[in-house]
Amino acid sequence: MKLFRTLGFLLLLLIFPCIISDVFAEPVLKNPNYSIEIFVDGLEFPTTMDFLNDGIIVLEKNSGKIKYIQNGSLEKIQLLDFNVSGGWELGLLGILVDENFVFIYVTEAVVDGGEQISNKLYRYTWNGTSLTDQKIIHEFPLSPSGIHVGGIMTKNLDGELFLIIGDMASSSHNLGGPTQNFDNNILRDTGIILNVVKDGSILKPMESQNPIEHYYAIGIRNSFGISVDPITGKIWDTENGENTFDEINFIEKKFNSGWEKIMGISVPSQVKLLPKFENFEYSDPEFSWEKTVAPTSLIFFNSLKFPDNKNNLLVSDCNNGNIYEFKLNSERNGFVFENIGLQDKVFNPSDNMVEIIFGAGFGCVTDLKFGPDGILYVVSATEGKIFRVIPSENVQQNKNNIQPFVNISNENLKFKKYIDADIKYGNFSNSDLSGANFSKSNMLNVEFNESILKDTNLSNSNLKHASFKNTILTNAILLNADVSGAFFENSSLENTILQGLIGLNAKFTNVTFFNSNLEGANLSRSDLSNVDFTGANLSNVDFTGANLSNVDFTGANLSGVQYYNSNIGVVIIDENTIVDGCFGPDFWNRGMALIYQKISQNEDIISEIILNLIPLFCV
Ligand SMILES: [Ca+2]
Ligand SMILES: [Ca+2]
Ligand SMILES: [Ca+2]
Repeated sequence: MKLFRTLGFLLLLLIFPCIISDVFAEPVLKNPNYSIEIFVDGLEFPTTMDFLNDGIIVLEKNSGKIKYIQNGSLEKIQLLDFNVSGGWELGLLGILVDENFVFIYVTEAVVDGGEQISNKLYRYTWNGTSLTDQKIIHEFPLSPSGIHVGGIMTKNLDGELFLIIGDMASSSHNLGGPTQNFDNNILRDTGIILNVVKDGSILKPMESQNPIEHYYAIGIRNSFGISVDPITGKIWDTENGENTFDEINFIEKKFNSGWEKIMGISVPSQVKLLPKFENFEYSDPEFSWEKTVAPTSLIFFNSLKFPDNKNNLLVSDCNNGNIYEFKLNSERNGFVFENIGLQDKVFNPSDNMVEIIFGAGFGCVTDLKFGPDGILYVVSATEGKIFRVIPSENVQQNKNNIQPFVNISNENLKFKKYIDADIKYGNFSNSDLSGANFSKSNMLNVEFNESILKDTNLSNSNLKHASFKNTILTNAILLNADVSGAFFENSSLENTILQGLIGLNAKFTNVTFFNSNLEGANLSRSDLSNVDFTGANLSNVDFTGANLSNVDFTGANLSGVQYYNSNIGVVIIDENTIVDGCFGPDFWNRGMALIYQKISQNEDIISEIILNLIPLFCV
């Protein structure tokens, strides 16, 4: 995804705030012991920041202004004002403070908003009040399309500086070379992690005597995040995929990220096809998102104020306003996950996100930094703000006054009332919530795994992406609730009231809906494999695009049901199943339908009945 291009898209969506209410909500954190405050407001599309002296230095992408905010005063002092080409992914992009030096990466123009004339890394000297002694350190090729220009920097434990440069969309202008995994001699300083020569003695590494010695890594597509592990000293990056497979990478020296032959986790045949270039070695990402989120900054918890998170890594995104948290393995070269869906190191759209969520609602986050004060600073380009995440010590958790991200698993909460409550990202796993009332509540991403929700009222609630694995929902009321993207694996929904339920893309595998009422529910594109609908009222249910393999419709009411584009594997009906005349052509057009009449528990007898039954269903 092209990070800054998405801005136009996001603004378009602002016209329809209902669609993206989750993205533009107030920022929230999963851990109730941490709080958020707005530290700086009124910035114009800020990109990156760093700490200087006792203040913060922050860049504005399209105005070309560098602002300084001194500790204790939110008054902004303007240090520099570049003329920048601020279109697409161009402009004032990267900053790193190294002792008294300040390194700045910028795409310049003759006037603000004009044609790009150069991509440069500058070095300034901080004299206590201003940035002086401008020196050009490196100069880079222009990106003809104005995208994938990079500019984020980091410093390792030996004091070496590294700058990440995207592929500048080189191949679309026939300029793709070995650093994009093309087998030719077009060597340009693109798609690389550059070991910065701090004194400016090598202006263009690609024209130097030995360009390769300056390249720490190649095969980078487009990046807005590079960071050094404070324990191991190793470099990590984030990379943006085109439409699929964003990446988080652990990077050894001479790493080849694979672009533009590979994005995301490779298959062996792809790796074999990579041309051999010097001693660069391909390796797979440590994590990827199947559907792009536009990951941006990544930062290690290098703060005594967050002892519980010390082995974790944070990654922000631009598309969803999320900050993700990943737990490092003991070697700190990969991650560990509890959730089985994440153990393949890929976040697929059907996976549950709760385990890796740190916070949400931050807008397009462009930088994360831990300050000298141990506090987490979050730069949001679209909000024009710098937020601070502060651990609030000795917070008293009041269970009757539930805040977002509550964690009250293993509790007995029978008959509690949470009507109209905002309890998104809450954790109610392993709890007995029989008879509780959650109607009209916002329970986005809430977890009810292994819980008892007998007679619980969840009517008109927002349960998008909620998790109900192995949950007992007997006699529960989910009238008009929205469970889109939710997980109900192995749960029991017997005698449950589900009229008007919205359940798009939800996962109901191995669920029992015995005698439940789902009249008018919309279960489009949901996975309903191995579901038992015995005796259920399914009249006018929308199963468009759903997976209905191995479903038992014994005695169910299927009148007016829509099956368009659904995958119907083996389904069971009996003489009491109400099918409204016939299933209709859509039912059979999927080509895989086999209907078994259930007249016996004996599997052999069931299969003998099939052929006789087919004419009943309009074929
Ligand atoms: Ca300017
Ligand atoms: Ca890669
Ligand atoms: Ca997965």
